[in-house]
Amino acid sequence: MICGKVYYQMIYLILIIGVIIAGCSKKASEPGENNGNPEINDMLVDTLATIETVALFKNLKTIAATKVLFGHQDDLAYGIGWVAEPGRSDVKEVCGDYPAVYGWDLGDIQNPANLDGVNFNQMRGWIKEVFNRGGINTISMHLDNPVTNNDAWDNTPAVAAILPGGNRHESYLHTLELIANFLKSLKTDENTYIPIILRLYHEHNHSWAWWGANSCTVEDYNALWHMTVEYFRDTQKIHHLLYAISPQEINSEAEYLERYPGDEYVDVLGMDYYLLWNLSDVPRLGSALRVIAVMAEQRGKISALTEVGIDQNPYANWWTDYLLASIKQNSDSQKIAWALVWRNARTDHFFGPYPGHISAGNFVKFYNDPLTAFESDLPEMYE
Ligand code: BMA
Repeated sequence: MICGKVYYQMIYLILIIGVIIAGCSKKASEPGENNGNPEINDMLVDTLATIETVALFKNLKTIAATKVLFGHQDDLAYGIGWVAEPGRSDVKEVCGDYPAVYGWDLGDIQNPANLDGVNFNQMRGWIKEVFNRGGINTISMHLDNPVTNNDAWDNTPAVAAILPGGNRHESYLHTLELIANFLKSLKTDENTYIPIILRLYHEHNHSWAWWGANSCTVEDYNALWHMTVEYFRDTQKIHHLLYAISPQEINSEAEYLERYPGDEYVDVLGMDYYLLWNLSDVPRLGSALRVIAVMAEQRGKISALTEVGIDQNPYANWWTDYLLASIKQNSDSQKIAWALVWRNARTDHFFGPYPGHISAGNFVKFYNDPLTAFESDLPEMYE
């Protein structure tokens, strides 16, 4: 009798092990649009986000507790005095390391190159290079006005016309399709989709853009955001995106939430900030960073200084005494995940450091500060 019982227990155990092994191999052998991630997450806008995308979100949250990552727009595409030279980066040439975060823009997606002359095929290559080195890619969209076809700065009202039922809805979906196709082409050689932090309709509390505060109602802005997320996530089944919102220069939570599509449509609470010209601006930026850091913490999200800088920086000590001082202003402000400075276009339009600029030595100090992190400081972000 006893022997028989042990025999049946062993059979039972073998069956259970078999079921577990079958379950595991099924996970690995069924790659789908979300890289085969069978897990439904309850923390992201996209509950079907790929394993790598979920990992990026979790790792950003973890690293934000102790570090602030440095980012730079178009860092690999061009700098002061050079364009598209393999391996080059003004940031690397100043401090010896690449940025941790790289910004790109899909404005003029209908053309071979974007609005700032960055060829989209080359951009795809750089995004892949960044991912392969363990860096992080974020993309903004300075899209042309869909009613007038002028650039993003033509703030002729257009949002109502591109919402469902509007007379430009179909043609706008075509633009979104071009963006979706580009996003879907961001894959490694092993067919892993490269996670992207997508920054939709940014600086929307200001008035320069056609999606800005003077050009559409709050309801229409939110409807545009919802439509765009649902188009990428549900219609195009793109599952390698984190969604970031970035109003400009806010002062309070109430101000932040004036135009806001809802927590279920946002993963990253960003802010763009260009008012850091005087030392008296430092505490103001510090308290604005506290606002977004606290809001993100309460919501289980990430906060970031998604754009920052002063054009043609005239201060030798800007990196430590203005930017770093703002980030270190209080115990919350330093919890933002990254700070990204805008592009180095020309000597009369630049935001990052470059060799020979008066702030280059100070940037090395900024680089060496224990709070800042560059690409070589990053742990594995996608596992
Ligand atoms: C602006 C400027 C423009 C550029 C745009 C999009 O702030 O840098 O020259 O076209 O961003 O990158």
